[in-house]
Amino acid sequence: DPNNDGFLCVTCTAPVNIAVIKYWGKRNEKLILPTNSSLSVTLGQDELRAKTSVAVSSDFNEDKMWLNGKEQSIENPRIQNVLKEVRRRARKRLSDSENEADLLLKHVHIVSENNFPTAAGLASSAAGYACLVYSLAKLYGVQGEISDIARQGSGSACRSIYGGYVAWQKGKADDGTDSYAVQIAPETHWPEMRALILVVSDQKKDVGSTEGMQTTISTSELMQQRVQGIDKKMKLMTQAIKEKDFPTFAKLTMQDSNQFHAVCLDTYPPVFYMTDVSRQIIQLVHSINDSTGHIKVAYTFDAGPNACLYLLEKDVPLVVSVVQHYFPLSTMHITGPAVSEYTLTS
Ligand code: 2P0
Repeated sequence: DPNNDGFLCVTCTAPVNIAVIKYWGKRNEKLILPTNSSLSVTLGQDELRAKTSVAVSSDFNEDKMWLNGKEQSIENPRIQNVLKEVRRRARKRLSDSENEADLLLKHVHIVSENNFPTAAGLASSAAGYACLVYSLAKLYGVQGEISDIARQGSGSACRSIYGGYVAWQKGKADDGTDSYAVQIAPETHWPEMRALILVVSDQKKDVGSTEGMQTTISTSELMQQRVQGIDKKMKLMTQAIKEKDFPTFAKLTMQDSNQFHAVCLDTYPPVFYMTDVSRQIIQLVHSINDSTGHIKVAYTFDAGPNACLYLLEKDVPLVVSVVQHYFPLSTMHITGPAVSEYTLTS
């Protein structure tokens, strides 16, 4: 009832981010501290985003949450972790003002929806938790760094707090205070950059990321080698982005995706996220690059078979027509780097 004086509601949207240097593996499961740093591009709002409304009212008797129209258990430990942390920070800030502290006594209702398939390896948890934490922070007036709270919902979510090109610094501290996201360059920095998401399957993945990376950490020797090379790759990738050096950006992106999936194969029992169609897309991208003599397009695959192709605006017509020719049944979303946004509705 929006006419109720005690009703306050905030609605936010947050886009997905697709990593070009992948996060895979935790050194602390509870705090979600990663084994290695990672770097991603936050994509456009219209195509792939989560939208979350959070509301408090004196009429609510308990905290509740709905995802894509279905009620979910609010007891989910990750939801509880972010809710507790936002309220803890709010309590610190609000302690002087009794009126505002009243806000913390009220229960919260959370309503979230994605405009794309959930848990199909399209970073739905990243957008979802970034959006939840952003909305809660606005509702409770929490200021300052919040990507470390989003991280406690889902690791990759910390990167969707910022737009453009974003690094998640793994940090060294045991308490996670130095493990948060940093914007490398804003969305306006490289206006020609485009991402083409090729949805080849909207099925939920068999092995979730959380479980898959645990098995990798306990079984893969190749993972140790990967970890040793990451800091150098982070530096080279950051430099390529700053200098808008597309061929270097693209090559590093493809190599990191391939190494991540090699590590999945080296996991015992192995984890397969790519399918035959994914591998056909890889071959197609290399054919386009080889036939033109330039690296015009890069692929990257997350914990699922769907491809994200990075390319420059001028090459979109060529790449789209080739992809449509070979994969006429796939769904394509074309977007570019974007900002995270919020709107205060009431
Ligand atoms: C990434 N992925 O950097 C990598 C690439 C999947 C492959 O982050 O356990 O859903 O919630 O921290 O964030 C997927 O992992 O895992 C992921 P949790 P998350 O985007």
